Amino acid sequence: MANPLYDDLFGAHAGKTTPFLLLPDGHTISHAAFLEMSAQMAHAMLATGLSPGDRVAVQVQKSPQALAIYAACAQAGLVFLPLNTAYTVDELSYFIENSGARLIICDGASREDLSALADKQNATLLTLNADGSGSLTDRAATMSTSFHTIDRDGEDLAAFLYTSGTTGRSKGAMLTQNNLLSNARTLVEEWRFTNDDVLLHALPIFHTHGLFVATNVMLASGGSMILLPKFSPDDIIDWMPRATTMMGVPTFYTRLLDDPRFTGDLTAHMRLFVSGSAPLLAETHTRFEDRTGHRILERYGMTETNMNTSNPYDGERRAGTVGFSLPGVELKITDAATGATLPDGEVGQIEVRGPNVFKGYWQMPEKTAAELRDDGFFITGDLGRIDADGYVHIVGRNKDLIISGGYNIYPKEIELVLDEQPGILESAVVGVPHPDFGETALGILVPEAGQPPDIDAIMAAVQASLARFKHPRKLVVLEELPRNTMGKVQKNLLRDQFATMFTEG
Ligand code: MCA
Ligand code: AMP
Repeated sequence: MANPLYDDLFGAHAGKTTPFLLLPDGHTISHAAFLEMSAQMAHAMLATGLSPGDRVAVQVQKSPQALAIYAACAQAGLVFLPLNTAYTVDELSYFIENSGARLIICDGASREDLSALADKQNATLLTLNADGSGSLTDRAATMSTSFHTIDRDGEDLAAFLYTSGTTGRSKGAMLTQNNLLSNARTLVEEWRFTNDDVLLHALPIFHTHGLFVATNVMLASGGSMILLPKFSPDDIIDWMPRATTMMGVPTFYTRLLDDPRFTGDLTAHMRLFVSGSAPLLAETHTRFEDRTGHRILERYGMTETNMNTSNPYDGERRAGTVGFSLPGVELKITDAATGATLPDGEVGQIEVRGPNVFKGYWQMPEKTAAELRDDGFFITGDLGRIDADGYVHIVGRNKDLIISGGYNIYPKEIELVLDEQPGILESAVVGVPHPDFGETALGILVPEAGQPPDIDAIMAAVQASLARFKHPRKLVVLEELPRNTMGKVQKNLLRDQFATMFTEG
């Protein structure tokens, strides 16, 4: 027996003194030192009474120690459940309870807020602060730097990533070791990563993009990462001379293009820029090439599937498309009503199948059955078409979803909060174009008769329960919502009506 995820991504670097993480303060952490740190954490985590397969819920700032928790979970056979640092206690409660996490690792500042929740479900609560201090690292410091890797099968679960749903209830996507490994290996090949690469890493590490695409690819290739705590043009510009590659969401690229210091000279030595998580406007693609001479490589993925398609490394990277399905990934365009495959050129729902596709949603067999067909095809909820040259175009979504700066926002979740507010009869949340975030959430309120709503109080209620990135950037009041003859709210009309709200002026 063995543990493919740990052995291939982490264990393969045991004893290597080559740099793995380059930190903003100038320090470097070698592969070997990183593995010693994670081995100590694996001991500290198991000492709380965990067994293989137990979930470890983690809401901490980005740091080398935070990344070591992922490695420790892999080595100890635990299921890693990373959580957005923006989530409120309300949001966290759901994920922690739903997953049945036995260990919760949070920032020291959240300890008090989460201790009742931890007690309620008999979970241990440990802390890890942005500077690497906390009860987790205190305990780990007393442990051995070598840990006997727990046996796992490629089909065993490696991670849960929660993804919101159109009903407002988040679903835990169960990802196996093979899901993650197969995709990492494919991306290394397709994007030509080697151990000479240095990735400029400014993405968060609690989502697929920063964690599995960026980090796993660097682990699989043996290269190193400049681990920045978050995206800031200043840091990117300072560190770019040390990097060979960068991955980002479109907002990274538009913000960089807005900075006159971001020039062709600065990027001349770079090998590759990758974009994903949200549509990259063809205009951004062109502006980027005009400025730097580089053509951004756009790819398409999902939490449930890791990466599905990519523009070619060699060959034309076609603006406004997400390229071709990756080796081993089958992609088809189907009729949403019948499931029948449509001919190339026609628009339909995108379905994918391959070793990258998740196992299902944790304890939600009906939702799994609705999206994951018996034959293994996953219905993505994205609408697309394949052009005459085989490039996949994403043309829209068959799901009520807003993507703001690469973060997914499900309108239903916000509408549920708005509808509860005093004086509100009903509400609708729609995505409208935004110059910085690509898209942003706009809330439309219909008040009960005779009462102007208290907008400030409503915003305060939203703030108390939902992460900042989900807050509607604006709330507007309408007398009624447009409905079709079936009584369904016509969100397309609302989107049209307010389309230029954030882009004009
Ligand atoms: C931060 N804020 C946001 C967002 N991010 N509001 C809307 N949308 C956002 N994406 C809010 C903050 O709470 C704050 O509010 C203000 O905006 C500024 O916050 P700050 O911390 O300074 O953040 P920022 O610099 O504005 O962040 C923008 C960002 C960040 C750098 C684009 O959102 C980011 O790193 N996004 C990447 C997301 C990502 O990794 N997605 C991958 C998901 P206030 O102004 O009131 O204080 S994985 C996925 O989608 C699939 C698998 C795939 O294909 O990759
Ligand atoms: P998530 O649920 O956070 O994994 O987000 C996945 C969704 O992001 C997909 O279903 C797409 O709607 C969107 N997405 C990811 N990459 C791209 C891309 N390159 N272009 C357009 N949409 C994308």
